[in-house]
Amino acid sequence: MTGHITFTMIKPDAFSAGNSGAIIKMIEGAGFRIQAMKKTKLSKEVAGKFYEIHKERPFYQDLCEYMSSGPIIAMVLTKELAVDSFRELIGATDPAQAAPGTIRQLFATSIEANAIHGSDSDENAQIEAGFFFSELERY
Ligand code: IDP
Ligand code: MG
Repeated sequence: MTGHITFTMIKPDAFSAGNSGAIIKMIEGAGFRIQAMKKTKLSKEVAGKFYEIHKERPFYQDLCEYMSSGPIIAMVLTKELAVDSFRELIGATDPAQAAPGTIRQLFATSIEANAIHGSDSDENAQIEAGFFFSELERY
């Protein structure tokens, strides 16, 4: 199981709606273990750095505004095949396309304010986890 990690953030819309507890319950219920967790608030600059890969996309500025608009909860999660398993649990980017029972189908309000982030590859999971947590904070 070593190396099977993914990184997630409960996004500002879900945090401010009071859905963090329900979302964490679903995550643990699906067999993920929390290796690191913190509540924080991103500056626009930090959000911009985190989503740098999207900087040419038309929604980039809005995304950075939105991700810095309120607190988030960042977590590193472990499970076998964590990245794919977690993408399945959260559902499609657009909640209108997300499968029934997925976190985004249940809690997202729009394609932008879609409740939760999930890493898209093992490599990005490591990069994103390192963006928020030191090795000592992950156990
Ligand atoms: P993902 O979060 O499902 O991996 P990405 O394509 O990586 O989706 O996009 C990152 C984030 O950017 C999304 O989670 C969502 O918040 C936002 N986003 C993606 N596509 C759009 C769009 O078409 N309009 C507005 N925001 C978007
Ligand atoms: Mg993505």
